[in-house]
Amino acid sequence: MAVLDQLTSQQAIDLENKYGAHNYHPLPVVLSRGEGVYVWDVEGKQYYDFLSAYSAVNQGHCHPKIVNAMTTQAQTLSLTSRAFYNDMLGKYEKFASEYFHFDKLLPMNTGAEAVETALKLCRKWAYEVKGIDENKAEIIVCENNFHGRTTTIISFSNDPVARKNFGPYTDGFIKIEYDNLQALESALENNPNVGGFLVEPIQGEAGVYVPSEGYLTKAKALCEKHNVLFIADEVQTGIARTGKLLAVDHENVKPDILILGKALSGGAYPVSAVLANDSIMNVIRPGNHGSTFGGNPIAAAVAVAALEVVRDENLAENAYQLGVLFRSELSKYIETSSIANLVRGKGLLNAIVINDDEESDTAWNICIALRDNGLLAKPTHGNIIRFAPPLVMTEEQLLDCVSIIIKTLKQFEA
Ligand code: IF1
Repeated sequence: MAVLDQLTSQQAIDLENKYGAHNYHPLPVVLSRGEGVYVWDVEGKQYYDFLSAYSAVNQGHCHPKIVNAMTTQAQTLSLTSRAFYNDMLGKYEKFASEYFHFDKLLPMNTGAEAVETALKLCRKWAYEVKGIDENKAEIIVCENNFHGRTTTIISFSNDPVARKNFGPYTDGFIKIEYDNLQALESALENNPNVGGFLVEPIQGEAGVYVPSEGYLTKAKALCEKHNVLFIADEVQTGIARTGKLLAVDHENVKPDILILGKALSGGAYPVSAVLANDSIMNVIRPGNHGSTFGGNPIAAAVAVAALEVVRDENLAENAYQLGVLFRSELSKYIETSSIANLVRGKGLLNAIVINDDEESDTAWNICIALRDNGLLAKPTHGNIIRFAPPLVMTEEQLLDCVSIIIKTLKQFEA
């Protein structure tokens, strides 16, 4: 048998089990093709994708414009490293900086790398501009955050599964309750060593937890008052997912440092970035930071195409409208449901909370039934199911999905 012969689903799962590290527990479905809002498994069954690779595939699977940009660039020049200039990076940096209204962009590859970059940028700013004593800078973060998997990032996670036995941990972080302005104010007050406040505008991994209206605006104002950088991790919430280009746009908040990833490439390629204005970004000097692949020509071409698609196809507006429809249709059903408690979210980043405890396997079983009914979603925290389809969905497709979800929930009603 040749290495890349067509496999059955079970064969593919067995191979991953035997030869892959067991760092995931995937839903048992083996995908081999995607187009727009659909994916297909190796047996040819079609599904609506309601995860979108954790909001990376906002523009839909294999968007022709993004694929074309990627393949054309791959055939021309793929990687130079940053030891030399390439003719794509500057064009991308200009385009993306203007698109998000910042002076400058620092290119990376994955979300976690971009978060690390933002933390380093914030610390350097804290020492060199704010004037904090060497090695004393602190960054405020929120409980139940998710910012990635590096040793520093998990140092300030409070998920024991992500953290335990990976110590010793990185110092310099203060953890406060999310959506709690009083906690932020106390952490800022009488502490001249705080350099930044790192926050997800909506907490994704925590279960699509939307903060109270006004939280981000007031948090930003508190940061300004104390000369502390407001750092928005929009890796998951950014690029039209929540019905605006950025989730902070719902409150017209402008972060000092913006972190993007995932849908910056439409899922075609690992592309992430940190954006900031000159007064902050200029603390980074040659040799301070970098990456072999960050800012490579393929990434640049792909990111420009991916952002053009978001703009040209009005994906933020579509996500906004479909999100309103999705939550209103599901809440109508949930009113009479004993298995689902509530639906929450913004735009097309939504979740339902299943009426069972976190240790139960009800949400998992519902996701298996959704799969059988042609829709793929994944539970988080045991009893929450996240719903995040590609933003290129039509209203007709969304209503079809709503009926699949309701039909499936009905199979589980007491
Ligand atoms: C996994 C969750 C989503 C993120 C935010 C940075 C990163 C992420 C706000 C790091 C990544 C992912 C990674 C994924 C699961 C996932 C996730 F369930 F954990 F919360 F999206 F919902 N900031 N989120 O959400 O980006 O380094 O992965 O590119 O399998 O760990 P990355």
